[in-house]
Amino acid sequence: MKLKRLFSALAAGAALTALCATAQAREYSVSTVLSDAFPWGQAAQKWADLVNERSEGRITLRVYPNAQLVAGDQTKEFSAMRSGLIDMAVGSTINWSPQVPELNLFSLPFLMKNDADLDAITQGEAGKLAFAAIEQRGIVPLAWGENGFRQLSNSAKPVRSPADLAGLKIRVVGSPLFQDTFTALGANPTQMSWADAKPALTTGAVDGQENPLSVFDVARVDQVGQKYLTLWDYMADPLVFAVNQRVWKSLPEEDRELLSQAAIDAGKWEIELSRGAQAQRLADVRERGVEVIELSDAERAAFVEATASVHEKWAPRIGDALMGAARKAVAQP
Ligand code: X2X
Repeated sequence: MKLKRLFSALAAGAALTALCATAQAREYSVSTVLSDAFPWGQAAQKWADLVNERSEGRITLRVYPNAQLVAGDQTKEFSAMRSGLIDMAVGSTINWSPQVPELNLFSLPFLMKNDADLDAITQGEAGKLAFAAIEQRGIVPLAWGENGFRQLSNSAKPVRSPADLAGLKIRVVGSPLFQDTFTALGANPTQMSWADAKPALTTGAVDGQENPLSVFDVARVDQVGQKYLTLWDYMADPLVFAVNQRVWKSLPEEDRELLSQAAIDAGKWEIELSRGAQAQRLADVRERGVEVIELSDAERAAFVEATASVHEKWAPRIGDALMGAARKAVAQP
């Protein structure tokens, strides 16, 4: 009799535990533009894996790549997250800059020379101000990742100077600053989503594009006739791990902490992974017959000079405080 009661008590206990687990189990959508074939998608997947593991399966982050939650229109991702259509995202500063003008900072041509400059910005005062700007627009930013320093490719010729770009049709992302940069360089920029970029390169509707080496390599952009790759490191787009504000407010403090720390860890992991693969990617791309053009200091300087007007036009939209903090960060030896 005693034993029977013990068994039924145990059974009830197990049922209750199962019920609690279901009641608490939550699933959230995470939007990305690139899939887990790319460091970007891997960053989001790492976040999901860490959250799943650390919450012991209580919290599931489901990653939706290819900007599919916004029908491929990556510049709508931020708005969709703000409205609650998307719970979370790992997004590029480029794609969010139409709604958060301060994020145009990272797109300013030749503001940052290298990883050290990028880190000095994201890890310092400027990074805090950029996150504050995101927060002001109703989204909670948690951590940085990176898409990477962006390089220029085309199908026509080696590009070593702004003059070489004259009249070349270049696919750019749908963020207005890029229109200004490539116009200043004498090219003919055409805005389109990443989803439309590869078909446009394939048909020759555009002559060139700009993206990090990882994207050029993984998407096999060389296979659609992009034979020339200019390494000019003209800007880098960091990724931001972020959460819709209502979702954030609905979470208990310990889950916020868990999500936030997992995002920080996933971001660090992805940045290291991405930077660590650069040399091999470059070797692979060369191996596949791409002509890689490296610029001398003087050649780079000509591009810097040609795009100075973009800084003048966009600095006021980015704001004095953020511009000042970023300039200070990149001036550090
Ligand atoms: O569209 C692009 O070029 C990409 C994939 O790099 C971004 O989403 C910013």
